[in-house]
Amino acid sequence: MGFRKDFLWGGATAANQCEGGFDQGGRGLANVDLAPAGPDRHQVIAGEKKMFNFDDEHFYPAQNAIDMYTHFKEDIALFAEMGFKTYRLSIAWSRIFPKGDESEPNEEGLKFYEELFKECRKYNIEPLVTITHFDVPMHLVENYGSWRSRELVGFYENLCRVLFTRYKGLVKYWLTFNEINMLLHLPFMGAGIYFEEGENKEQVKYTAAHHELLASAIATKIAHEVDPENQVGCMLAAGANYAYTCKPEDVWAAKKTDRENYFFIDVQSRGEYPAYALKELERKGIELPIEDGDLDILKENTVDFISFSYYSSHVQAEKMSEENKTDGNAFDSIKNPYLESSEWGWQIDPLGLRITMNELYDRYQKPLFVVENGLGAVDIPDENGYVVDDYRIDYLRAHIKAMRDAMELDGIDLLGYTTWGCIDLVSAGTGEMKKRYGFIYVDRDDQGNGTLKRTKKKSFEWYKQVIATNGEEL
Ligand code: P53
Repeated sequence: MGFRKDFLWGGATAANQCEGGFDQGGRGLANVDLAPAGPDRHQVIAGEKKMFNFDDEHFYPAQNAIDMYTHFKEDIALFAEMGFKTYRLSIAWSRIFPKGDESEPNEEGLKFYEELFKECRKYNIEPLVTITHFDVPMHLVENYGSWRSRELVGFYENLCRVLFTRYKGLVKYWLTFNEINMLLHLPFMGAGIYFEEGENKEQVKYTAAHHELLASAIATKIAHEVDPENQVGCMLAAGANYAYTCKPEDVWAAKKTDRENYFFIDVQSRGEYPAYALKELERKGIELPIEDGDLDILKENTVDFISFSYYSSHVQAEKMSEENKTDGNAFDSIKNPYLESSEWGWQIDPLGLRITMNELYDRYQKPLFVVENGLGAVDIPDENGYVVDDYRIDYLRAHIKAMRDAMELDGIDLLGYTTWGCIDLVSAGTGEMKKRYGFIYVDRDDQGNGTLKRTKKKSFEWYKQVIATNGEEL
């Protein structure tokens, strides 16, 4: 037994990294629009540097991205040509509610996604929809402090109700929050959180975490009420943490790091705050803003499946020194001497995917869905825009084999696989265009120049074959 017959092969994107059209169709401004390219980016997305408006000194790549807002039919046709069974995309919250706190949605925004979903259906592509992939309308950031305010739960609930009702019959698979644990690592990009001076950052993060977890459970409840066919998943930025040595203190450090991230999924999947977290928060003097009835909502509305992104494993030790750390990631890790790295210093570890899948399956015993995986690399196109990206094929092949082992040898139930950035798009971490993941090359550079022309890379034909043979021919 290899891949299940109805295995959902496909690719994934996020609104802010591909759509562009930031001021089109009545769309409001969002946190994700305000992440500049260049050296200030990290401080901005970490919530350490205030950027609540565009300025003239910076370039903001999300404004136009790869303009999928107007190219979506062409792009979905290319996905269909590869044989995609599913396409993971996200909704830009501020297209539906430009400010976030309106009572009525913006019809033009709703229409846009309706057309997009219908375009998918035309080719029998099942949409897999991330309700928010990091975005929060700036109006909610400026006037409510984003997710640190409980009012966001109600605004998000409105958004979900509108989406589930309007797209009933068109969309069945939903993810509530992309990489929900990113809130801890890149709080402004991940959740619209900017820290005011003197604030207790940990307290702010866990306040926001409770609100997001509550919102996620409420969304799950409404999704099931509106249509019992709906399947709702959580979404974790995953990647097993290894101990640097067998020294028990190193093993403990790795376990603690894993738990910081599993914390969110423990609530979304098991329906309860885990004991280890409650104790830790108590020791740190952090309070979760739990109100009457919240714990019942969390308990009664757990997710149907566990989705996650996987790019790399990580290494932890009791003492982490700056010299031996990897670079270019949202997650701290020591360099693993047994692994090769990507051009951005992300360590390549296919067996780590199998290990991660086993950890998740052991812990939750729910179907898994790999909704992001891939290699960010510099591609050099020839004069026709063709890229020989054997390095990408090698990466994906090895990871697909690891998934197959997890299914065949470990008995894991895996619903599908969507590679990250199936068409080249703006990097979330760096804001670069040259960090490419796609099967489809897009002519655009880091400064925003280029024709936006789409061309197929070598990996396009390869992935098409993988899907056509349901993973038999890699
Ligand atoms: P990029 C790291 C940093 C920022 C976002 O990342 C990340 C990660 C990795 O876990 O998460 C996801 O573009 C995210 C996508 C993002 C992708 O990783 O920095 O869900 O939005 O593009 C890849 O190479």
